[in-house]
Amino acid sequence: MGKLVLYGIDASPPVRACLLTLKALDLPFEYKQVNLLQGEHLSKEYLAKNPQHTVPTLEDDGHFIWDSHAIIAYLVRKYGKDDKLYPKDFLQRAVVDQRLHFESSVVFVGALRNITYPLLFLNETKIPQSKIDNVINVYKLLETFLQNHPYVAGDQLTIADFSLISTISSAVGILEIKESEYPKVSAWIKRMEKLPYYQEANAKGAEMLIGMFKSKNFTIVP
Ligand code: GSF
Repeated sequence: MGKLVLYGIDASPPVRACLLTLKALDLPFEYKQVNLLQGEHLSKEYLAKNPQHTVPTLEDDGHFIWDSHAIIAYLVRKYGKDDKLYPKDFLQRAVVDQRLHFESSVVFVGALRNITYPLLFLNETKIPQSKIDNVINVYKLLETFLQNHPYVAGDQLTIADFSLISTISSAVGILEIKESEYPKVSAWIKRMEKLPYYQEANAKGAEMLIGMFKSKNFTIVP
């Protein structure tokens, strides 16, 4: 087995999706911190690894892979003892893939980053309700996905759960998830929190990111 190196920081949701997957697969890896606030991701060295300058990036035996969704699918395909976390069955895999694309577009960019980027990097402290509506849309869709199953892509824990919990557990710092409104999503979050590696791989970083949101004292405006 090649040497695995994960480049990232705990506060980043897609990095946490990779940490959850690495832990679930019980894989040894080196974790190299990339300080985004100090612009380390724009250094010549990092750009040589990932010209898109995003975290996470995974290094496997001299090869560089980025985008958390590509990384987590690769890890299960290459190192999983079985296919449970990313089922080979075409239909099951299509559902997992759909959830991963949903996280990448509608959730991470459309709902979360659309709010958090101006908040954290442009010093905007007023969040328009229309952007909050995007978060509500995500919570509602997730409630639907979980209607008849304990996990987001069905009866089994998959990488789609890792991807989505990383953003959802961060979005709650912007808009709380009430159990009365979203009972299935609330139960799923509790289920995820019971994973033995959850605290270390996701909760710690999510708390950090939420702390950064809260320190901005944002308000929601019509
Ligand atoms: C998103 C990575 C990303 O935007 C993935 O890996 O899933 N779809 C990609 N990462 C941010 C940090 S964060 O918001 O978690 C990042 O690296 N931004 C720095 C930049 O220059 O884009």
